[in-house]
Amino acid sequence: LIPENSSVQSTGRSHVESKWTDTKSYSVKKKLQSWFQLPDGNWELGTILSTAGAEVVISLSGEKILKVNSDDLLPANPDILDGVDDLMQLSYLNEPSVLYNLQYRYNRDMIYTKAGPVLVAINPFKKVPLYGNNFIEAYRVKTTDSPHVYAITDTAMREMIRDEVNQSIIISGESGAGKTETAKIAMQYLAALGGGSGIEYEILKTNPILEAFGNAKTLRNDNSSRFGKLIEIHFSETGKIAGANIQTFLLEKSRVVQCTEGERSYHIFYQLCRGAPKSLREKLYLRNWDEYKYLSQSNCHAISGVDDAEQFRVVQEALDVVHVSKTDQESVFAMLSAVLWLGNISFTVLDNENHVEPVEDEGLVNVATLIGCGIAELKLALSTRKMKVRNDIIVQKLTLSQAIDTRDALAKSIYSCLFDWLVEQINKSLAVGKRRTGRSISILDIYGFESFERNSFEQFCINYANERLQQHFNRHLFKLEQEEYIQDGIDWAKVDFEDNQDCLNLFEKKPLGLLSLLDEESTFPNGTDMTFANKLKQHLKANSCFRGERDNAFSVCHYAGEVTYDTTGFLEKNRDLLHLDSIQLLSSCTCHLPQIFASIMLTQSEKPVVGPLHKSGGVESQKLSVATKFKGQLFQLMHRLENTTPHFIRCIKPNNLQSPGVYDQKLVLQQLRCCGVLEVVRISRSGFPTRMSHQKFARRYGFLLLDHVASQDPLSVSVAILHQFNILPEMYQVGYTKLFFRTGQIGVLEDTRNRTLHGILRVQSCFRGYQA
Ligand code: AOV
Ligand code: MG
Repeated sequence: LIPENSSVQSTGRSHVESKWTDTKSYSVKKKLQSWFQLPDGNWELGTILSTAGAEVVISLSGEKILKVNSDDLLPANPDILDGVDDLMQLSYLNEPSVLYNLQYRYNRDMIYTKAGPVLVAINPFKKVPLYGNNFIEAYRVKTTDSPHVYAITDTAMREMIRDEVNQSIIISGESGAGKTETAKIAMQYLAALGGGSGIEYEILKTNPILEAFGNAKTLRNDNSSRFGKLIEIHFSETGKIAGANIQTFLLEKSRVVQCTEGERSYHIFYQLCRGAPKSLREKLYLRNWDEYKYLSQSNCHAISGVDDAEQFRVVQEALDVVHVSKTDQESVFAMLSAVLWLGNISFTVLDNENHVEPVEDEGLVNVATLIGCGIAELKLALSTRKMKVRNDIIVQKLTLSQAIDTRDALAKSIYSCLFDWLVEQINKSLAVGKRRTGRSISILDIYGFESFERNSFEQFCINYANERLQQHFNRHLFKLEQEEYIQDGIDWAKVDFEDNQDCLNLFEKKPLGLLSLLDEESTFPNGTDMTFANKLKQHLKANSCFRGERDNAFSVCHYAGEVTYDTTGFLEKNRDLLHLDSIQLLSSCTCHLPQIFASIMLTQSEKPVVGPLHKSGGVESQKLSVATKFKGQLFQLMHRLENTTPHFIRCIKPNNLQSPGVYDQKLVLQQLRCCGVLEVVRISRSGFPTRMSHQKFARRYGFLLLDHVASQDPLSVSVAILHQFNILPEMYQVGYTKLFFRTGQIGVLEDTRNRTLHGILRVQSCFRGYQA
């Protein structure tokens, strides 16, 4: 066998069709095990029976014998490499071998596999016996080293302490791939290792709360996160948890007022309707879920295996733990009830111009009572709009569709303010306070890449965020890596990777990028979803990541696949206006949690401009558009992450059925390709992932030297150490400023150092004991 070539060819933009080019680098021989691709695209293992030129006879399972071309075969690894726990150990790194290795492990509930520095996690869609105290302990004392979220979290913890640098655990993957579960597993490990003060318990309890208010059942995932989250856990100098802070990103508000057939609104609504005790139901005018229009519109109200009533108790308990008082909890539930009743408010048409007035029924009365305003005021806010015409304020009546939009905008605002308020309460409870803090570990769990039949503004934002995150991944695993080799003058074979910079440019370029054009159209009085779509087609048609589609649609070639967006609703959702009348209503209401609406007042004063934002010419509070604000948040997030040492976890969804035991090769392969897992393995195998400056290396290991070194300069000391430990020349390279090591090499040195240090400590303590 001729070993494979270590250089990789560029795969170009059409990565989905790309194939590894290992074929050329091995010679086909009799009895050899090979992969053969069946017409359905799946790979099957076969044994070569005979060869004649390029023609090969191969026997596949089920006594199938085929005559094939040797170009259609890829080499399989020897049996001894079945199920290796790091893909780096494979002799042949090709797609079928990687797929097979992951499947081999998946079938044995070994859902975690290393791909060089990256942890690959395949969603088991069932309980797997890999978690809990015994496992945590095993990873802590290192009696096991099989790949695990615990292991990567342990590494983050150790590096935080060793290097005194903040760490981040960055979890990515498509919707339903297991990011949120993985984030919780990582938090569990940190809580176990850094616990003691009790604050770890509070940190864990933030999960049921945020999931209740920010997760919902979608067609992809029964518990889909509809917001992004970064939790930063602070540690004291002794490695104990000192506090934490949660930052959230762009909650999908539209779900509160509308959701697709087969999906649900936020879990908390169903939990409240099903779990609230009788006294609360009466006090808050609660009904069954099916009596609320917002909840009954999607024909989906239950999730198999989930008991909403029981979850309600879990959430209440969690709220207790993070110090939200019972009174405040009741106010929170009152706001939820108000949101539900808002959806039931209907309108009567008054004249032939379609002007309307809200029907004064139980819905209207309940909303007014719950938020603490007069019925007349609420009616007015829902059916009229004040406008400034020169120096006069005139009152305009709303049409039916305007009134419905106003009502829904009010419901969305109340809900998102409530969400922000909750996060703020949680942060107060987790605050680091005066306790001295050393370093932190941040865990990032955002919404995964989404592609539905119909994709709207929400998917547009979600996928943009994933594109940014992919760039961060690329930067750390490919760009920075290669730049560093070049800078330090290291010999090394370049690995090409799928750069998504073009796609990011499509979004971010000014003035002709998706976001700029969206903002521009959003401020035009006559802008519509149609004119927006046309504008994109006009300006972006030359961009290779963009495709204009018929009518109100356009497509973007994302790193994870092409998605077609329908621009209907884009402008409205991007403006996210709340009319002054609604703002005034909320600021005057006397509900028990007026602070909830503080953020609405804040946005109003953010940039107090009255602009011709809306074709109706109403008085608006101008604020940053949703897309611009989101972009700003993402930039800030990336900036924060840049200052940490990243640890990457890639979650993979093995099937679209959310079922255990089903491994869909094509689906897995597509995800592996998108996130460049094979390239990461290549770069790690051919590269030198561990590096240390000459000074640091000499300082850290210099005391282990047995012989005296003539020159004390760091480079000479370093070289002497390398020699003493017999580190093979191909295992390291000496750069201008740093030493570069292949994977695993520094481990031997670290172990010796630890043993020696412990030895010294033991001798010292013995000595003290002897003296005493
Ligand atoms: P996501 O966070 O990646 O999707 P989740 O973490 O919510 O996906 O996982 C989806 C579901 O898969 C969970 O509700 C579990 O049922 C199951 N699951 C995932 N990981 C595990 C595990 N380690 N063990 C057992 N079951 C698991 V989204 O939030 O939609 O992008 O926006
Ligand atoms: Mg999630």
